[in-house]
Amino acid sequence: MNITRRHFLIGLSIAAIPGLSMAQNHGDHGSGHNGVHNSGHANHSNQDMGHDAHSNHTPGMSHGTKVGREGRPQDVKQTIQINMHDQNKFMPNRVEVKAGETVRFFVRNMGQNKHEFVIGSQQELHKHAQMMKQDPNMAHKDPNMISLKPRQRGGVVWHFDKPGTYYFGCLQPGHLDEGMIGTIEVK
Ligand SMILES: [Cu+2]
Repeated sequence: MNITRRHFLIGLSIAAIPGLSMAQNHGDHGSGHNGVHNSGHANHSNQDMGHDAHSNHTPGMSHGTKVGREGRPQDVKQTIQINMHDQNKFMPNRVEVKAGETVRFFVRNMGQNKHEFVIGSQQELHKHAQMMKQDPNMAHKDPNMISLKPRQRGGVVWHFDKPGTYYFGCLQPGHLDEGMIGTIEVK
């Protein structure tokens, strides 16, 4: 009886103090959770909507190119190193490739800003850069491009079918205008 009562009291006092904060936490947690969940869900829906909006516009929003096609790693004949700098320049900014060859561009972001390496015609690149200005956070990923965070490196494997002058550019807002573009002479 006595033990039970003490037990009960201890139980009560233990329950009372943390219980209070627990209740509060629980309340916070509950609302926080709901809040997070709701806003998370809302964000998620927004993202979905954004994503859907993008998918709806996929033909126009794509950063793809008609300049050649995605290459297969086993067909790579030549690896070309390209460095990207915060002065909004590619180094080198002119490369030569043989028609019919598959090339790996090994791209390194040497700067502190995000940069991109995107293959296309001059017209395509300018069009895509314009899209990026309108929606700088738009997620874009296509086989003809790579987005690199500061100090990151990565590769693009590309096959050039026909001779011609093609381009690679950075679609980060303003970079192309400042001269972050290079030429690919396919001979
Ligand atoms: Cu750039």
